[in-house]
Amino acid sequence: ERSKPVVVITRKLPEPVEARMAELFDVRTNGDDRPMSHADLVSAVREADVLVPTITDRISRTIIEKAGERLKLIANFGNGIDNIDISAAHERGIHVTNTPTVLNEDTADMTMALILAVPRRLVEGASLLQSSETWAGWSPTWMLGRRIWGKKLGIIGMGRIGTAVARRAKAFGLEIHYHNRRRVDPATEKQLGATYWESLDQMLARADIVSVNCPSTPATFHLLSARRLALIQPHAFVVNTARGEVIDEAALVQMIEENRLAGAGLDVFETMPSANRKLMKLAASGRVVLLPHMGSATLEGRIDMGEKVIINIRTLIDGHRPPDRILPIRG
Ligand code: 8YV
Repeated sequence: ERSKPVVVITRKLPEPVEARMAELFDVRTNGDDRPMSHADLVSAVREADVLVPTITDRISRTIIEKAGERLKLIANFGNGIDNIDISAAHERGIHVTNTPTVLNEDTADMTMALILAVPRRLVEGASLLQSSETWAGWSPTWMLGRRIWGKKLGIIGMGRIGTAVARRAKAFGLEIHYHNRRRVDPATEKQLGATYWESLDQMLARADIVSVNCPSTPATFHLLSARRLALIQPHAFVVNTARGEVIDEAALVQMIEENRLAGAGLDVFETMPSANRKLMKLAASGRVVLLPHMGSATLEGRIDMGEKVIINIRTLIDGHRPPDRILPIRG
């Protein structure tokens, strides 16, 4: 019998996933649920056949260059692969896989939750009742938010998650607009009643709500720059369940503080795990809703992600191409 491949997982995964992995692989962990240190990651890539990192592990070129001969695969427990230096891995002949598809719907649900929560003052209302024994009582002008139906939603990134957001938003009566590197197929566009904007700037100038659903890459870094944020109408707000780096956060904060933007709903930040202090302050005022990166955080979703990781590992160990492999980036 072949010996089991050594699989190093960097964080605690849901019980059923860990149990299945332990049956199939020689699983090693660092024994707790804290992000691995640089030194831990270096020893992990030295001993492993397969490394299973999460978004909290930056798998840099420096780390990859220290990998042992046996490291064949970096099977990311996550969809976004911005934590991994893909080119460095490919140069060393190491495959990289992710866990696409299974978290689209959950992330789209959370995006929709933020699209509703910000203008309808959901968190503000709930915390008001939680923090005070008495409240002013109802009046016709009490806690007025802004309606969402009939408004224009501008989606940045019409991939799998963006499309899932569009489907939901359409059902809520929003008008769908999108910007993407390329136009989606005409059937999907028609089904969603979606309008394509080749120019992001033009879409931003029309949107009432802007949702970020693109990956973090060098090309999308600060895509919502100070200049572009200034194109968005002052009554509009921005939602981000993708990656903090896509928005110039300091500029966003300033725009909201100066009432040049109505607010924001953010699940991701430029610096994580702690969000910018000024954002926290805006959250206290109710104009901003902040979540601690919960977009895909459902038990079912995490188990599905684990299954994807397992399939990717097994396929490669069996000598085939893993289904979710990331192709080399061509210059
Ligand atoms: C998770 C994510 O927190 O998959 C991603 O890209 O950002 C989130 O869904 C992550 O996958 C956990 O590692």
